[in-house]
Amino acid sequence: MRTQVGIVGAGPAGLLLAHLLHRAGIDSVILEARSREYVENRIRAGVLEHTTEDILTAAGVGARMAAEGLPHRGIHLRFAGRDHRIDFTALTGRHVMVYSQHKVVQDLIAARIATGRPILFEAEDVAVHDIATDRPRVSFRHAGSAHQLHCDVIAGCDGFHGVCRPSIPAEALTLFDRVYPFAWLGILAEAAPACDELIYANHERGFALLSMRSPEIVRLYLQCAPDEDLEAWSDDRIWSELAARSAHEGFTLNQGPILQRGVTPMRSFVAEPMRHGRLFLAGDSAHIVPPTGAKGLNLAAADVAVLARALERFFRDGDQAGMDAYSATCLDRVWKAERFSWWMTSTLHRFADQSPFDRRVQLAELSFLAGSTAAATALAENYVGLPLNLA
Ligand code: FAS
Ligand code: PHB
Repeated sequence: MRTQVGIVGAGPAGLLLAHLLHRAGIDSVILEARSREYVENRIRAGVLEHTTEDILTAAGVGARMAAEGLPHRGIHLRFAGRDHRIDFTALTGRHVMVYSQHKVVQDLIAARIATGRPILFEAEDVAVHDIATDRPRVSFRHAGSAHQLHCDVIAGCDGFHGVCRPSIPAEALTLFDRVYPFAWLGILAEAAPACDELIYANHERGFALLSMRSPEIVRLYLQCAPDEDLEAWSDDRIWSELAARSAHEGFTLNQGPILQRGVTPMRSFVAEPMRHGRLFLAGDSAHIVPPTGAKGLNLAAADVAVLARALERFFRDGDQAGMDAYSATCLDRVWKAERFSWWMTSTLHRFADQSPFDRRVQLAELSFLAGSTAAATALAENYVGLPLNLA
């Protein structure tokens, strides 16, 4: 098999990259380890930056997002008995779009299939080779046969646990890692959101986040131990804890059947550089953020917007300048999102080793946010999405 760009992974990064390349007349093959059914129904992120919404709309895959997505003009912060709204639109003129990641994946897979170009699900034993040469290749098994995919470029869009980043020689990579001393217990439930915007709560008992997927489905999280035993959490205990942590005068948390539950670990991670030879890492294969800032999916989209532009210059003009600048361009924005996600996580969660002084400083940070237009604007600018550098 031969193509211009071999893409490993059919998550948001791989699928959006393939779509952007196709629109530029560049051929690709997508290799995905899991089934179509699995990737199309994997519940993960829920908030798209305005920046990501613009990328999807401009790429012609935003129709269902526009029809079913929920534009949100702000969020609520709850702390010390207070509820303070950060008004994104008043502060930045922009908003975010609540639209589930699994729907973005479904939309992009449908667009891929409409092109007639290859997307191979349930690919096995995927491995990348000769990435330091200008003739890289991907070996894999599919439907019982062994294959070699010869390409000019490989995009490693295979997430944190993929094979692409580990294929880069260890001495060529610098890894940055922080693991947080807590996780999120998340549920998907059939209930109407009790507020029309997201609520982030810093409570004495711990963090809680009240998000949503539609007017009928809520996505709720509570801080828990990193090794939390999900079996120890009955439905009643989950609802009771969420209600306690999000309590506010005149507020009632709506309850309903829990459709899904799980524990998501929290870490910050960056691999530098995001390129080795003709292998380019994008999305979670290169970086991970704690979901508090709703950045994971959005960083993946930003990476591939930059990569698609760079590859277009290469295949059209033989100009490698964009490829050479790819890693530095992405990492500038990645680190700003890492900082924001770390700051949101540090400001909103309870830490077991927090001293009384630390606790007061944390509450002062939130109180300053509630009283300072400058501080609220800084949060809003980061949350709706920092500008993309597509030069
Ligand atoms: P992905 O992990 O989405 O996709 C990588 C793809 O590569 C997968 O389909 C995988 O099957 C495939 N793959 C892996 N190894 C392969 C191999 N060897 N060969 C072929 N294919 C291979 N972000 C938020 O902003 N908010 C959230 O609430 C949130 N919740 C999350 C919950 C969980 C449980 C997880 C794991 C992540 C969550 N994230 C959240 C982050 C998430 O949304 C990611 O940022 C986003 O999926 C990144 O997209 P990709 O880089 O495409 O990676
Ligand atoms: C979600 O809806 O899944 C969500 C929203 C905001 C976050 C994290 C997750 O910060």
